[in-house]
Amino acid sequence: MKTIITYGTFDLFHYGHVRLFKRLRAMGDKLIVAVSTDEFNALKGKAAFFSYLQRAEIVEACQYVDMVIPETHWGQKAKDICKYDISTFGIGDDWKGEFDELSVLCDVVYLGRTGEISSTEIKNSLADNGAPANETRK
Ligand code: C2G
Repeated sequence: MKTIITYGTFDLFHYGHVRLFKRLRAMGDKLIVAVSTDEFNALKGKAAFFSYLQRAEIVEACQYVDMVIPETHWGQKAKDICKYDISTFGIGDDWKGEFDELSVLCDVVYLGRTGEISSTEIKNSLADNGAPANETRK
């Protein structure tokens, strides 16, 4: 059984998140997603639109996700890797190099981010003029 794990806020769930999960899930038999709690987001300097419970519910509904756990602090990854017998830790390449120390415990992969979409861009676009993501904004 190859178990994969990833971590993130996953606010305003979008196709960039889905594509990350799809690629990670294809690497093994089970994908665990650690969703940042509201308290941890505050430490990350992030204010999510949806609460932890709402974001966890949405992520859990994704067909590529087998289990959701809370991410409460930066340092939990090593413990999680041992606790859940993780084969691969994966995350978007905006984090490239940040978690290389975990490679003593499991494979570490950085996957290309999906361009043109982010929770922040969605928020900004709706605040500006509400132009749908699929329209090139003037
Ligand atoms: N992502 C992506 N493509 C996008 C947007 C996001 O592949 N267009 C990926 C990011 O690279 C990350 C994951 O989706 O791997 C979640 O992104 P965020 O919700 O922004 O999470 P982040 O703030 O990066 O938190 O301990 C790790 C942190 O909790 C990661």
